[in-house]
Amino acid sequence: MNEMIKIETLTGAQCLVDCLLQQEVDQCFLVPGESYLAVLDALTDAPQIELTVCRQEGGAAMMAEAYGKLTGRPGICMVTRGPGATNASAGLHIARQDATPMILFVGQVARDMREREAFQEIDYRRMFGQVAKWVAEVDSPQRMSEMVSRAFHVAMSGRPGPVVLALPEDMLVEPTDAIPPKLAVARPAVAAPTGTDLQVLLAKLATASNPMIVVGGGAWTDKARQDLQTFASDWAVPVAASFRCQDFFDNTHPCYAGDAGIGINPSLAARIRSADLLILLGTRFSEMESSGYNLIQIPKPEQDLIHVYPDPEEIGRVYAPALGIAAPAAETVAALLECGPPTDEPGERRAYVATCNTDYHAWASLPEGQGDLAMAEVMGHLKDVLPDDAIVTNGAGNYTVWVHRFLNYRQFRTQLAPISGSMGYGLPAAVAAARTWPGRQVVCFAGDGCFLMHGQELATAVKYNADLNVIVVNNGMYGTIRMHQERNYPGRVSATDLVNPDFAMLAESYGCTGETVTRTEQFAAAWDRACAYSGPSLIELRVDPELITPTQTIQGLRHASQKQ
Ligand SMILES: Cc1ncc(C[n+]2csc(CCOP(=O)(O)OP(=O)(O)O)c2C)c(N)n1
Repeated sequence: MNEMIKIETLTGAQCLVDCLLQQEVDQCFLVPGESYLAVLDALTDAPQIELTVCRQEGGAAMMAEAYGKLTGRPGICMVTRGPGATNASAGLHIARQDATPMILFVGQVARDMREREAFQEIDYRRMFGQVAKWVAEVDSPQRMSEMVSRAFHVAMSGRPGPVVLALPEDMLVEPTDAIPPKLAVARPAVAAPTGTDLQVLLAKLATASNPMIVVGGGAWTDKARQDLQTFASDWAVPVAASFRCQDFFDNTHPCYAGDAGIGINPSLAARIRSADLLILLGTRFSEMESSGYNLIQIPKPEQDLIHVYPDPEEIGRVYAPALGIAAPAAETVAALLECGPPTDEPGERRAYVATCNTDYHAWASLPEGQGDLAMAEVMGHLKDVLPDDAIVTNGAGNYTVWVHRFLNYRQFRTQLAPISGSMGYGLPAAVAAARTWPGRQVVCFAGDGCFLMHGQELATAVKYNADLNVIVVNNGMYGTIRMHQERNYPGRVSATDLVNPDFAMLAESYGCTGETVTRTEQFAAAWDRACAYSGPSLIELRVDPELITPTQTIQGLRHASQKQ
């Protein structure tokens, strides 16, 4: 008697979920769509993958990006065709500029409908060509394993970044008996500096009198932070953080020289300019770090420049370095440490390092509080009470100056902030942080403009009872743009004022706790109540719009610009 041989088959969607499980994916941020129903269905059989169902794809993509920053593994985002993909592009761009591993899965029209501009059809290769590291369509379930494996490798390798995989609807329901083979969790191949490179770097460092390291970019780790701290102490070299990479180095470490970002400490800028040896460690030293490409001459720097970057094509792109090392910063620091401490104690440089550190502390000390609600005192209070491992998130706006300049970042991944300068990032990033690392305190700062770009993700925070504290700094305007207006077109206010909801009431209507703070002395108690609450809370700070930066007023800016 012939025995029936049962051939196991999986659909394309089931293959995809199988591949994600093999990669130990534990979180997926999504907005559902009918174009990938089969994946949603397959996910019901994979409870190991927690779903965070978001309210807008931009928020979902930002959450996935923040997950990538937090874990070093690709953040997974799933969205529907054209409308979903276009919304998600906001988060994809952050992953690009911030060098964060991320994979965006997008529904696609059925294979036999392609190229007709079918419903919501988009050519993702053309659309995301410049932003993603790799864009592809999975044309058959048989190739799912290969494509997903490649997506993970590409997202994490070299300069990490986003990958887009489109999923034709009919492919997702097609059965295949080509079951995905069991693959190991993807680990990117890691380049290492050569022995000669290391010796050249150390020889230059041994003889430099005022060197500077600027650390930044992607693919950093907590071990790398500790290694760099040891290396900086051993070799007596000051370390500055690049824009929004302040948690790459303990800000209380005696070798910390501050951050090279927007509104750089002028004395740090001067030290970078006059450094005899400048080591760019993982950072591209792009427009924001370089004060608009003004700190290093292009293409021939005056400093003896060493550029360490994981992608060889970035080295020499803007600055022609004396030495380029095409390896990740983390591996380079580990290899440098293995070379041992300097044979001669760099005693003369210790005073120079101390001066850099003193300059940083002077710059980071809070100014005199101004107005009925003094941001300086709010920040001073938070600086005192926030635990060292609190995760602080923000988007873009003048309020971020308070967050960047006056808070201490001590441990790696305590700062989630878009190097890309994207407004609206703070809240989705905070939701992702609370979902990824429950138990850590998560604080989201947002301006009134910034908050409402992705404020609807408060509903997501409530849905998952994400324990996070939002602080909305409300000055009734797009303050940064107003500041630039007053500098460039003094007194001519255009398109920068805002009419806002009552943020505390808005938060309460979502199911959060909400409070409005109008006076300095109200803040500490409001903060205690927010922290005591288990779940999302929001405090709106109504600040004086005239106080446009920690040290400048609108009138002051206007008068200064009118005199020019
Ligand atoms: C998505 C996005 N849109 C526009 C901008 C340009 N932009 C930068 S800061 C800013 C204003 C931010 O306003 P708000 O959040 O209220 O903060 P404030 O500057 O008032 O402190 C704008 C519009 C941007 N960076 N990102």
